[in-house]
Formats: sequence, C-alpha cells, structure tokens
Amino acid sequence: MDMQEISLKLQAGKAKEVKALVQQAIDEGISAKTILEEGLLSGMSVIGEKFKNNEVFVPEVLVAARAMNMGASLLKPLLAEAGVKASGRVCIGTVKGDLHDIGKNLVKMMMEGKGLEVVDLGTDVAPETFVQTAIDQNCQIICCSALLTTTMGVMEDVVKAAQSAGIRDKIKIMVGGAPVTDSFCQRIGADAYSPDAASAADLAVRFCAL
Ligand code: B1M
Repeated sequence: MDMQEISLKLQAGKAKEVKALVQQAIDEGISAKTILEEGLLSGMSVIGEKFKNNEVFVPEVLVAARAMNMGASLLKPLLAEAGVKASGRVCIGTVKGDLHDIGKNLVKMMMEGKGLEVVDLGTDVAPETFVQTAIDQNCQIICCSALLTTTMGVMEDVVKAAQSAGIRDKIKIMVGGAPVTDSFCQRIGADAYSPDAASAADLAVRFCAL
C-alpha cells in the first residue's frame, strides 16, 4: 500500500478513512514507523505548509489533526518496543495558552511504549499545574511541549515554578515542540531539548534510570 494514500486522506480530514487505511497498512505488515512518518506526519506537514500560506484555514487543520490523532492511536501498541521495560513516571502537557497536542500525544505514546508511566495534563497547562502534579504524583520528569513562539516562554516559568517549589534539583525538565531549540532550552535552564518524540522517549528512559 502507498503511504501517500494515508497522507492524502489526512489532508482531506477524512478521519474514518485514515483509520481504515492505517489498519490496512498494519495488516499488510508495514512498520508503524513508516506509517507514522511517511503517511501521517507527511500529510500533516503538507497541511502545515498550506496553513502557513493561507491556502487552508483552522477548520481544515482541525479535521486533519483529528484524523492524525485517530490514525496514530492505532499505532500506539506497535510503537511499544519488545524486551525489558523501563520504569519511571513523568508528567506531560502543552504549556499555557497553547492548544496544539499532536506532538505531545506522540511523545506520550513513545514514552508509554518504552514502559514509562505518563500523566497527561492535556493542553493549556499552567506552570504551577506541572509542578504540583510532579510533586503529588512523584514524577521524575516534567515534559513541556509548545508549538507557538508566543507560548514557548511559558517553559521558563515552569523552570522557575519548580525552583520556587524547591523541587528543581529533584526533577528533570524536558522541552520540545517545533519552535523550541537546544539553545533556548539552555537559556531557560531546562535540562534537555529533544527534536522528536522518539529521542524524547529515549532520553526520558535514561533520566528515569539515574
Ligand atoms: Co497551529 N500553528 N495555530 N493549529 N498549527 C502552527 C504551530 C504554525 C507554525 C502554523 C503556521 O503558521 N505555519 C503557527 C505558529 C507560528 C508561530 O508561533 N510562529 C500556528 C498558529 C499561528 C496557530 C493559531 C494562532 C492560528 C489562529 O488561530 N490564527 C492557533 C493557536 C491556537 C492555540 O494554541 N492557542 C492555531 C491552531 C491550530 C489548530 C487548533 C487548528 C491545530 C492544532 C490541533 C491539535 O493539535 N489538536 C493546529 C495545527 C495542527 C498546526 C500545524 C499545522 C501542525 C502542528 C502539528 O501538529 N505538527 C502547525 C504547522 C506546522 O507545524 N507545520 C501549526 C505535527 C506534530 C507531530 O509536530 O508538534 O512539532 P510537533 O511535534 C514533534 C516535535 O516538535 C516533537 O515531537 C513531535 C514529533 O516527533 N515534540 C517534542 C513536540 N513536543 C515535544 C516535547 C518534548 C520533546 C519533543 O519534550 C517534552
């Protein structure tokens, strides 16, 4: 099966058809990574480009995002790696003011696939909520996602909130999302930046093992 079919249906926001095609691809033995990268993410990046150029608007992007999330949910069990499971607990969320959750959901999925327990705080999460959850649920890592240049600064507030609560030396803070960079991460005093979900999951496993 051609991954382009999944990409095109995703761009058209046909969630049910995307789900059926993803299932078909799984049944044909195509790897979850190929389906994710060449089907779902490639479709989402076309939509992103069109969105930027004002060729599509929020409603079209929303239906594409729903199709993306539905397709990705089928891949979740397959992204789990066989073998020894890691252990640890992290909390994750998209920062305050930001409603983008596709990347955050992928990071969560990959981390769960590695055996970590993930407390999902959703989107629009206040710095204090990240910190209080980490305290209450005994998380080793706070994971922050941001997709907007206007909201990435909230990540610095999360670092500060962790300092104020006196837990900064006991917890790792990981950051990511399209506008985030390694130098930004260093500037705000977070512990690590990851460019994609798979490397974020690898790093989280390493942090939890410390
Ligand atoms: Co929005 N949006 N959006 N949007 N949207 C962007 C981000 C934008 C780049 C589009 C553009 O103009 N080119 C632009 C931001 C510009 C900027 O900040 N400079 C933008 C804008 C402007 C907006 C609105 C302001 C539009 C408006 O209303 N006028 C608005 C803001 C709403 C808000 O949040 N308050 C808005 C709304 C929306 C929708 C609701 C319609 C929808 C979101 C639906 C949803 O998420 N459920 C949406 C979408 C889908 C996008 C684009 C098209 C796609 C984002 C996405 O899901 N990418 C996006 C354009 C683009 O990115 N090309 C765009 C796929 C996803 C897998 O990638 O999230 O980067 P990403 O995650 C990656 C890595 O970054 C990493 O792992 C993932 C995969 O490996 N990663 C982490 C992510 N989090 C991590 C955390 C980690 C580690 C790695 O550690 C903890």
